[in-house]
Amino acid sequence: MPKTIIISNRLPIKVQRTENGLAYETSEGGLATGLGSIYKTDDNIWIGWPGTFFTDAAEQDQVTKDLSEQSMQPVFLTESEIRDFYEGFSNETLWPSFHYFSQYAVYDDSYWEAYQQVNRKFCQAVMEHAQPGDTIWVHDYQLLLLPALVREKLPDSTIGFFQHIPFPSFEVFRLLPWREQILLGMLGADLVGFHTYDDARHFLSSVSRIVGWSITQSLIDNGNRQIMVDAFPMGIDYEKYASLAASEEMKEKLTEYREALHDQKVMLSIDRLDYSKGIPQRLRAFELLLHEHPEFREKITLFMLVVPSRDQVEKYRELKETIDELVGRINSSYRTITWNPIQYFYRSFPIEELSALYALADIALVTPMRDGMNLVCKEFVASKLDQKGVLILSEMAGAARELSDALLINPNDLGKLVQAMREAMVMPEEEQKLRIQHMQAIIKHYDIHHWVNIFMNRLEYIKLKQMSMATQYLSAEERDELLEAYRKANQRILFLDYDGTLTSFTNNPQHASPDEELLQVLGCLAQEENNKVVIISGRDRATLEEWLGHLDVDIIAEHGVWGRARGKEWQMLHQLSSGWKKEIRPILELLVSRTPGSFIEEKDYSLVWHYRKVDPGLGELRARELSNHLQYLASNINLQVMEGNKVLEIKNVEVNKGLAALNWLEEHPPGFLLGIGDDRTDEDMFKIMPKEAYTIKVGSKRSLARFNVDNTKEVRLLLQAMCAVEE
Ligand code: GDG
Repeated sequence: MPKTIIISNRLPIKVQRTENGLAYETSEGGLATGLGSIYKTDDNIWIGWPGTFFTDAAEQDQVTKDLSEQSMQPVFLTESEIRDFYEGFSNETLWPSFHYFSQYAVYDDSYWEAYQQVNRKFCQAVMEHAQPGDTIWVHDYQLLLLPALVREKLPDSTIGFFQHIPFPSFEVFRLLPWREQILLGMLGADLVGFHTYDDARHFLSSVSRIVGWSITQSLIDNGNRQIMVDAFPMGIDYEKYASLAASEEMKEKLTEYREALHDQKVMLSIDRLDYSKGIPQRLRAFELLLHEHPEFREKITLFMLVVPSRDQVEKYRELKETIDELVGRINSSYRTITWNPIQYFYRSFPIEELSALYALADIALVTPMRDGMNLVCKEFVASKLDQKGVLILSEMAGAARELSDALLINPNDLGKLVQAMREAMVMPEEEQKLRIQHMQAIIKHYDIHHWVNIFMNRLEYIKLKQMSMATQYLSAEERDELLEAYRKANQRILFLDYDGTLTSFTNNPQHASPDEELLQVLGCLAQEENNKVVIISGRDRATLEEWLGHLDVDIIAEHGVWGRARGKEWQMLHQLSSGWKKEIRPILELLVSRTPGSFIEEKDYSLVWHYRKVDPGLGELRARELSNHLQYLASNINLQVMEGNKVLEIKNVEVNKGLAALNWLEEHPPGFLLGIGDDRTDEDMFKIMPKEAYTIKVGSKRSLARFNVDNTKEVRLLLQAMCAVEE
């Protein structure tokens, strides 16, 4: 039975050594709580660190045995690995960078070394348990390299990756010295998921600028595999929180707490200790509230739970001190004999206790500076059975996209935060109910089960899509068939595109002249008397003649404006005019002056705007702008605007490779027909070819061609094999 393998840095269970032997407890944190509740042990395995160092072999065996009964597999990490990989690279490099705290980021090669090494260790653990057909689901920023490591070992596997923290804008991400390796690591997955569309957008922009793979909408294409990128806002186990809040035990607890608090309102704040959560800012705003609104003193208590986390990291220790000082200052300034403004707890609580606090709180204060999603605010809303309560939520939390009925604030704007607290204190019950109701409907629908289903669904979809494209890939058998058909036929025509098909792209088109290997294989095919080799290109005739004119080949230039049979003169294939250039050229010139790196190429009957060297993003933007502008102008003067690979070409409508190729086919109907090309203009050629022709697209983009090959190298190998058939 194929299974799902979940891999995260931490297992959802924490193993601890106690006086009575090993103890197994649930781990805290968003990922563990979220996924823990959907994790069914029978058809899954969960691989991760058990939370404690075990070096003794007997102890390791015991932990492995105990955990495997719950379908978990431990990865044992050493103290130095945790120091450099986890506290170091993960929490001192990636965490601050991804949360827009680049000033806190440490760039240390030894951390990076450890990060790579531990990712390899996780890969080894996956290899020990993965079977063909399994789905591999990698989680979060500690394992960014794992998808590619697994892909290398199991090329056909189904791999999903989900990042629980934000993905920063390119301007921030580019600061990381290891940015390219990190992206390539993530791109080993088939589906890369984030909480919000903005994170997905930032990731796509970094991939385009740093790795340079082509991107159409949310699909990345690396030439042989498509990778989907999408937003999957994570939900919570709604029923769990709603039913915890409804239990008898909870009702009793609530009555007890209410009596102790008299008529005071409760404001609740729950986070792991982290500078991204905005805890000091929240405290300062609370202090300002008490200062500016004396009427609220003794009427409100802030319950602040800070769960210990990463306290070995310097920045976290400093943060803890700041929080301690602020709480001390506020309490000592405002407390009375019967009232303490802040009830501060630095420890973790059992979930029943959290649930009681959610149910008790009148106001939840969730004001991170940056948060991938934030589950605390969703848990608060789900626990409000009487629908009374107000959520104050930071715009910088992923959850703000869904919870627009909260009081949304910018956590840097203390004035607005105080205003929101005041509004929450006096909000009429009717309004509270309306807002909570709306939010509950959303959280209930988009719960954790929905999240898992949608993610798995998309993963399955992209895999199927890849497979349907893979069937077009020219297999070894089909290649043999092609060679056999070629061998048997008397009349053969081979239409070969030039750039991107016979040679790879270069920044300067004039540098793509044919090399010795290419000239040799073309020469070999052309000298065979049954063959007609036709180079069918968008290039100008002078260049093609200079580069290939000495071979025994026919040439079609400028996408079919000109044709030249071997040894003959150039002929115009259609009667064309070029009067329109006067009107269009100034538009292109203006564009070049606005777009550094771009240039105009003038051919006899077309104008081409090249933007390969333009800043990625800007080039595409300008091309779209130009295309829209010209589409309108062009249709009036019988022109077409064609988008190629980083080029936009304007030419007469009659010009197309298909119409040009027809001239050859009508004149010499072949027994064997081959067409190879890589871009949109080659589709016109594939379109007019009979079904049984061997049409081949270079690259994995959708095409009218029957087959795909990966790159120009494979094209050359095929042509060389055809050459060898004759020998
Ligand atoms: C990361 C991202 C993203 C808290 N205190 C206790 C306790 N918790 C539980 C809460 C909640 C979870 O921990 C915290 O989740 P968050 O989402 O708020 O934050 P992170 O831990 O930073 O999580 C975050 C998340 O991953 C999921 O993708 O939302 O943006 O940073 O579930 O209830 N649980 C228990 N005792 C506590 O004292 N038992």
